[in-house]
Amino acid sequence: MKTSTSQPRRTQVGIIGAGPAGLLLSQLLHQQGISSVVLENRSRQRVETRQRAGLLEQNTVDLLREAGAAARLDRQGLVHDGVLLSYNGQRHRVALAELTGGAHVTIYAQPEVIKDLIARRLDTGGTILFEADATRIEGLETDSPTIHYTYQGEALALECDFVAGCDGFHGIARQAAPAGFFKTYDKVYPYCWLGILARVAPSTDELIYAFHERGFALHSMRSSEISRLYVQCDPADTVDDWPDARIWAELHQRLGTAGWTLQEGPILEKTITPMRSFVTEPMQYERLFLAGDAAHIVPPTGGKGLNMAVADTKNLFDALRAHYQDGDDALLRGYSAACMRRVWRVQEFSNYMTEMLHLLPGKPAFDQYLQQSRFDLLTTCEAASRVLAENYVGMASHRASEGVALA
Ligand code: RFL
Ligand code: PHB
Repeated sequence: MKTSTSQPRRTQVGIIGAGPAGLLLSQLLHQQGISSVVLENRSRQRVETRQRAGLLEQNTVDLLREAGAAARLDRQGLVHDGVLLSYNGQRHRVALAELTGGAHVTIYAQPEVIKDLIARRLDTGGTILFEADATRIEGLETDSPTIHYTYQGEALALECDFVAGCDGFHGIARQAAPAGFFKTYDKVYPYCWLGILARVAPSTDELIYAFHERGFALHSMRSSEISRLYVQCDPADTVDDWPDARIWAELHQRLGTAGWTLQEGPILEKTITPMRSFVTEPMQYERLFLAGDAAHIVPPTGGKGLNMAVADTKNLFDALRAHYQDGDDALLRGYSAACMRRVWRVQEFSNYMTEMLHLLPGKPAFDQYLQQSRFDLLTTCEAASRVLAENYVGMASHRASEGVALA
């Protein structure tokens, strides 16, 4: 193995992945004088432009502020106090702020969060190696695990005290534990989302989540000039099956309601996203700690993936800070348990939203009536809407700062 004099060979926390979890963890640690190196196998340009999440919980916004990475978010983020649900054209507004004692969500695109975090980390002297591919982790049972990676054609090694596996669903960190150590649970849904970005002012002030007998649709947004829209599609579909005219025709039908018009505009991007729920338990093996999509993923219907990644990061940051500053490892030992209860709550909510709002191909009529009744309950029972609202803005009792542990 070659060693390079120009790359760091030792750090306190070795972080794999420059997504929201890895970047935020690195910055929060730095602010407490704890060193880290972030290894990211994609280019900076690629991670800064991947279209993904758009909906941030208050807790996420607060943590980005704590990291000093929220100046642009505070200027450009769109604060939403409510959300619209539609069932075959019948709309129901869930008054998020009213039902939750003032909580709201903020619309701000994930690529912007990433740009802000990278800029902040580099401005404060951080090391992020882009196009650095972590291949293997060794020595997790020792005080000094090593991350092996390739960078600019060289095979290199980074020694650290702890490894943060923030490398997403397809990462390598989970594989570093002995076979069978991590238990995994998953559910794959028989539909996908086709997502578009369109250069057109949003036709709505608040997000619209629609069930329709032709399938699910979501109207979200990025700014006063850019709309973000999704339609349920078949897992076998490719973007070629969805010419622009077909997308708009479906969006008109699925989102439509009397007296409202959807404005069309040029489509800038089309992507298909599979829908899956996945949980790894526990989220720690010896000196490896998993955070974000590396440990769990949710279907995007609840807008939760990024928010969960950030909530894990807060738990992990608090635990590492207690280790380095107070010599106290109780939070490190309790990391997985502290995250797990929140993770399953978010899984249940994301599954509830997904199954209430999507058309299950060929499903029995009985289930369809249950789906309709779930929606009906929201329109007739404030308590039901409150439960949805509290989950949607982020359960107060599960906010990362509260460090909820299983009883
Ligand atoms: P990420 O963002 O996937 O980052 C992991 C990083 O690790 C890198 N990597 C490696 N680096 C080095 N060596 C290796 N061997 C590596 N293997 C992988 C990857 O290149 C990558 O940069 O994980 P993280 O940080 O856990 O963040 C998770 C979020 O990105 C994800 O949960 C959200 O995008 C999910 N999501 C949403 N979340 C929300 O909270 N609100 C939303 O509104 C929302 N909408 C969405 C979404 C995801 C979507 N897609 C495309 C899946 C909408 C969509 C359509
Ligand atoms: C988005 O704006 O991309 C978005 C918003 C809410 C969701 C999923 C995606 O539930």
